[in-house]
Amino acid sequence: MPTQALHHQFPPDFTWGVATSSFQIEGAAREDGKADSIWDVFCRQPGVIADASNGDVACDHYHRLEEDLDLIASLGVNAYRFSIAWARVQPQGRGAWNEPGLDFYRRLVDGLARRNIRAFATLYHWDLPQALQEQGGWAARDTAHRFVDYARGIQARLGDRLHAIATHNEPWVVATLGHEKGIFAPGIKDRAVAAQVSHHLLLSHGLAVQALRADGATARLGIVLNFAATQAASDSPADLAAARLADAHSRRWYSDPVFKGSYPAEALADLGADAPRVEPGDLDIIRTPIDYLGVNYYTRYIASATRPYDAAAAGLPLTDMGWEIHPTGLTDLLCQMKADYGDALPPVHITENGGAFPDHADASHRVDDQDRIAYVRDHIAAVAEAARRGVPMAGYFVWSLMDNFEWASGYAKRFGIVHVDYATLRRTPKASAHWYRDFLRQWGG
Ligand code: IFM
Repeated sequence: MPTQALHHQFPPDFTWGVATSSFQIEGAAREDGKADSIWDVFCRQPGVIADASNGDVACDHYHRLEEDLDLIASLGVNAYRFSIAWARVQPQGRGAWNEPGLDFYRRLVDGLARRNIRAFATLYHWDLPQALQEQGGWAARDTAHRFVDYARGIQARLGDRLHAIATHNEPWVVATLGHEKGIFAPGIKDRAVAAQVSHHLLLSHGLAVQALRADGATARLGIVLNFAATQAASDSPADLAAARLADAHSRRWYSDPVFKGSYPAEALADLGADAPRVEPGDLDIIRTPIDYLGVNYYTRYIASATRPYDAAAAGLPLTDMGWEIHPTGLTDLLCQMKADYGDALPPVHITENGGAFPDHADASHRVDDQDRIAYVRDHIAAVAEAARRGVPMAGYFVWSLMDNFEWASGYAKRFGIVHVDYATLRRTPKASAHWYRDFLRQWGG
């Protein structure tokens, strides 16, 4: 391992940021012409959100934009990753655009530009307009075409001020948690539907990249995929096969089509009759070259042929989500990506990494989150090690700028480096925010 201080291990053009998503922070769920998204509707179902909360107010970012932009700038980051709420800018998911909603994002990207912070926009971070869900949602191939129109409309209106555009955030989550396990919106439990949804998400990505390029994109175009570092519980052939299949269903199901133009054979065989319908030419569209890959990494997954993975029972260090803390898995995963895709792998940004911890705020809302500092520092070191081993690393974003709506967990799980007091909506930087700011000062850019 290098003995150089961590901040010296990154080049001057490295991207450093913090990340959020629209539904998790914006609030203003029914203001200025915004229509319902599938998450607005899902949250109304009793029992699906741990604390029965919703995104109506969230962090009230919609009304506190300037304050939050100043907060982002105070960290010394050179990039901010956010997502655009489709139902805010094109409420029905097709047709008319909503100017007040667009104005919010215009103010956001202009405010970032004024502060010299690069805008990394994600087009889809799970909040599909409910109107499109009622016409079949992602299970309908037509939704991929609606997404292309939406992407083109955003580029035409904001594209000149965007440094990077990601089509999707974590399509595995949309397909598997939203359509197979049913624990995320829209709450469907059907493996065949989930497989079809995954294909339509990937297809919409490829179609959008092609359309944005044809329209003269100046932003870098990419996709954000979430990966665990999958390892076998033992060297037994059965555990090794279990690990290979788990990796094929999660990581390679998304990265093979994007970089190789094929779905992994073992996952297709395992799906059998549930495999998606793929039309001729779809996979060529999906493998359209991209300018960068976003990787979201939180934990490792240990695959066993005989028993379910239980990190808690194994006594492994966990975050408040129950996810194992395993920084070296990030280096392993990134090296695996390089081994699998070689020169087809574009520059990689870690677009999300961070931890929920049981923060204890003092009377002044200060949080001394040494556990989060250790988590972030050790994962940044893992990124440096991957770069040293030849992976084209280009950026790192902490998840998240501030505590926010953690989907089915509601507001109980806090990922922020800035504490949010949900009673007053006051923001207070945690020790981790100070640590990140000091680290970036030392790096110097
Ligand atoms: O909060 C989420 C985010 O929306 C997507 N990636 C994982 C985070 C933590 O669960």
